[in-house]
Amino acid sequence: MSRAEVDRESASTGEWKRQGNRFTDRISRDTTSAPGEGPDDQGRWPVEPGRYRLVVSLACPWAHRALIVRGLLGLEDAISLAIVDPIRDEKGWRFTLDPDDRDPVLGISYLSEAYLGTDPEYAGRVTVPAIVDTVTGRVVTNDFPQITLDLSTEWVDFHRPDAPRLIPDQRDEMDQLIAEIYTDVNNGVYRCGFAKSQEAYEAAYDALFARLDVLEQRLADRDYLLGDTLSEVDIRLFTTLVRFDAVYYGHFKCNRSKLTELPNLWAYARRLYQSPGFGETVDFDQIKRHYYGTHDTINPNGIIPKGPDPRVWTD
Ligand SMILES: N[C@@H](CCC(=O)N[C@@H](CS)C(=O)NCC(=O)O)C(=O)O
Repeated sequence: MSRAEVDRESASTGEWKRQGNRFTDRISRDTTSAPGEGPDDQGRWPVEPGRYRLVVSLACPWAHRALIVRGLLGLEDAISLAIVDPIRDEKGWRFTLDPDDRDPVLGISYLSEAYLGTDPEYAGRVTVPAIVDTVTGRVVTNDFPQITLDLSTEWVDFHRPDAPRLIPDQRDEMDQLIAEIYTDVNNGVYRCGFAKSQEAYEAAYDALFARLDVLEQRLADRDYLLGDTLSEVDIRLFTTLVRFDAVYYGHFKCNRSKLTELPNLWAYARRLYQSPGFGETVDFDQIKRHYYGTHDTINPNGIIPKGPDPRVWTD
């Protein structure tokens, strides 16, 4: 994130406010479009295995959610995956991990080509995760909170037989938790890191640790946030927790406590890390190179810390 981008998304109080999601079409079982067609008049695209490509950065917590959910639900064959280089250049996310620096399915070198091909006037940040239609090359959605929910509800015919039910009956309770965790934790760490005034930073910091303290208590007598079974909100919390000590504690100045100093949250995050579908999606090298190497407003020399030792997650 450049200085200009931080400035553009900052309020006069110094508080950082995330840009909205530009592409909010949905892949839906309820579309009136036939297979192979584009969206209907409500922006709903047909569910078609093999048609869409999920573009992620392994560094990004919002994209990481989609990667975990896709794997847990067994959608690897239904929705293909593109992984961008964790280091963006001045044209943004690039496919430099692929042969000839080009995504082999979409045939593009930069994700911005898909964004601008869909909306030539687009002037915001080009973000992951995004789902791109391989038939037209258009971006269907970069609406990260909706993407994972739709993998659960709209792609159900293509789930693996033993797929977890990530959207539970306690939907209202989950949505409430999702909202609190988004504001104070998932986005809260960014509000600490990108704050441009002391007051804005301290407000974000206080809200972050107040919420983590509540979650620490909540996990005293349960394995998952909603009780005995894994749900979407656990995945949303996990992708922030797994980055906490490696990045947010130092880089974003979230340094009241390390995750490893919050016993229930640490045990919970570590248990998830060691569950199938979680740890193998975590790439600490790409995570650290992305944050420390590309936020030159807060780490101008781009030095990447050597620690912490990732073996604490497994040994
Ligand atoms: N779509 C959301 C969230 C996704 C997001 O922020 N992704 C980050 C990576 S973690 C990104 O793609 N950033 C690109 C940039 O800052 O230019 C947004 O616009 O803020």
